[in-house]
Amino acid sequence: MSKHSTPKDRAAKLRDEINYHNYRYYVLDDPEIPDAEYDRLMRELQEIEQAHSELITPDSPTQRVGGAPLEEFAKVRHRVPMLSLNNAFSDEEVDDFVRRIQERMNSEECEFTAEPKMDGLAISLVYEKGLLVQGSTRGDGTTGEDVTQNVRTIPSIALRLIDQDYPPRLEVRGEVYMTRAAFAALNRRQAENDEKLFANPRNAAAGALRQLDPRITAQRNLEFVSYGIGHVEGWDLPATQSATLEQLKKWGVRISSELEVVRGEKGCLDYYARMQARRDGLPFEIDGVVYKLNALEQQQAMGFVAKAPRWALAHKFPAQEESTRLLGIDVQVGRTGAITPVARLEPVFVGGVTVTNATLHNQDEIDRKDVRVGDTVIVRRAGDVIPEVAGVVLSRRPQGAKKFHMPTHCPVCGSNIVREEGEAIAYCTGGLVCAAQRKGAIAHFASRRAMDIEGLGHKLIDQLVDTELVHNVSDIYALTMKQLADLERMGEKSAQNLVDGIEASKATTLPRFLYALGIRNVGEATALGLAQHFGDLKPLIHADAEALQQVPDIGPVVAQSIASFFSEAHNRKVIEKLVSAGIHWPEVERPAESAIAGKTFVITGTLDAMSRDEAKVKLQQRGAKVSGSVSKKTDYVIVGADPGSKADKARELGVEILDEAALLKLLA
Ligand code: 9MJ
Repeated sequence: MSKHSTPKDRAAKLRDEINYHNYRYYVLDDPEIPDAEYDRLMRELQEIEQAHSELITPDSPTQRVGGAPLEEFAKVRHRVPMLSLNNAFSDEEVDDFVRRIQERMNSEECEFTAEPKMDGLAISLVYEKGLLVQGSTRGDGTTGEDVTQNVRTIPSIALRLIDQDYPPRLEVRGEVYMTRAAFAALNRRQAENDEKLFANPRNAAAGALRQLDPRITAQRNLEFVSYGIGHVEGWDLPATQSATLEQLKKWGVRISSELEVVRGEKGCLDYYARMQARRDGLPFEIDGVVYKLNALEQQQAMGFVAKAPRWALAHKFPAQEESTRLLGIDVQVGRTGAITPVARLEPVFVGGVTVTNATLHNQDEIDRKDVRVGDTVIVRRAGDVIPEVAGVVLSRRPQGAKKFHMPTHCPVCGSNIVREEGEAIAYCTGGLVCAAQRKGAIAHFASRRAMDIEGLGHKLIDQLVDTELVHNVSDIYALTMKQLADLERMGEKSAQNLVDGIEASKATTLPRFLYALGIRNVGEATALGLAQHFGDLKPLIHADAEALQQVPDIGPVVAQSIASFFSEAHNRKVIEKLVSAGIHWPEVERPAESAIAGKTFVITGTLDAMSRDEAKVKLQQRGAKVSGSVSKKTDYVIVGADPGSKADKARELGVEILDEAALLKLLA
């Protein structure tokens, strides 16, 4: 503490400073100081408050989790009702909405705000003299529940507004939600503790917000974004919705970084298309976009019908969840022998396609969700991931719904199925005896990111294995035109194309080849690490587990998988045959001292060659840091397709921007 300030002054100064840095971090997405320094400020404040408890104030950033668990939530009556939004599911409905407004306003093209429709829970926050005094749920729109002590735990909600010109009483409205990452982490913890899994981030957020003990809410990593205001006193509202939101932002209220002002129907539909393209790449789930007439005067003229404003519209994406009946459960055998229970479903249209199968992951998940054959289940298809059974509608369980038990023998080869103590996954012990495992291994070998054999798909692999033309991957390179042309649904031309594809695959890279071998626990990143560390195949084949652990990020388990793979005479023989068939790769360049070690990267937008997570891992393997937000300390921003506001931020700050090609070059 400085010699000249009293503990009281210093505490007040620290609170202001921390409040300001929260604002930089959560609202502006532009932190000014490193986390370590922020932590030091927090610690100093905590120490002062510990020594002088009379100095603790309700808006102190140390006081987010306070108070004892409640018995129940008190009721809160909303001064201005919290309305719902009318929904549109088609362009025609958007056309109706826009046309009706423009006719009434006598305008060719009205302005609308457009923002993502967050899939969370609506919440009302009341600030009095800048201090957060109440948080409540929407409830039925008229009366909600007082969840003040829970919303206080949400770091992106300001406990005190900043600046000084805020109105004496301000009600902020917005959405509380959980990011995909927080949701995944929560379900992982739930599974570890044998507790119930949440079906989706929205349910998880609702559960977290309705905890009577705020300490639990605090652990759930909720977030908040505002989309408007409710009751206000002592403030002349700006002329538009967008200016209102911008003003909230200046006061320290987080608003959507995707907020835009668009014109007319075309502007709305363009925004919808852009958000839909980016939907799966966003860190949170959205179920559509929301348009609001921008001019408040025009909003007033349009007024309300029943429970929704005529000046706003939720334009929904196709649902990612539907319910349907579970007809049966089969098991599928993967290339590693992993047995996956698969739900056979009454066909259901979800996420834009008809789904008849969905994964049930493993026996533990089935038990935790208590899924039984005959149940009505919730099927979820988010983005490109495999559809899954997310939960059961228990109230619709028919009598005699049957529990699932893992078979004891592989349905394909009849070998024993075993599940190791402490493992979630059961495996077929058949190894290469099992046709399903062989087929899976061949499909993996031929896949795009491995040997990339064009024209060698699942149906063809089934035939090649079933007719015993191919036993293992090395047999692919002995296939003749004649053998291929004799197969079902295979003409001269496709046979020739496949022969060409097989020939072309011979020129590869060592990391691709290693990945293609399908060694358990060796993904692309590990394959790359192995290639760079050993430089060539020979030294790798002869490396023992200890030598393998010298490779960055390879621990004892992975080292053991690799060593056992290469110690099998059978595997070495296949590799020999592949190499004699002509598979070759250029010399592996070992990164001398990685040029990007120690540099900080931010990745935004959709990449072609890999997901953002994969890119992150690859950068980290080269000693780089990957951060979630752009600041002056960022060295490079990688910009993929449809980048978010981070690209703009980078330009603003003069941070170097790289496209995907430049990233790949850095990684090569
Ligand atoms: C969501 N869920 O993102 C509204 N919302 O406005 C947005 N919800 C809303 N606006 C008035 N962006 C009532 C609800």
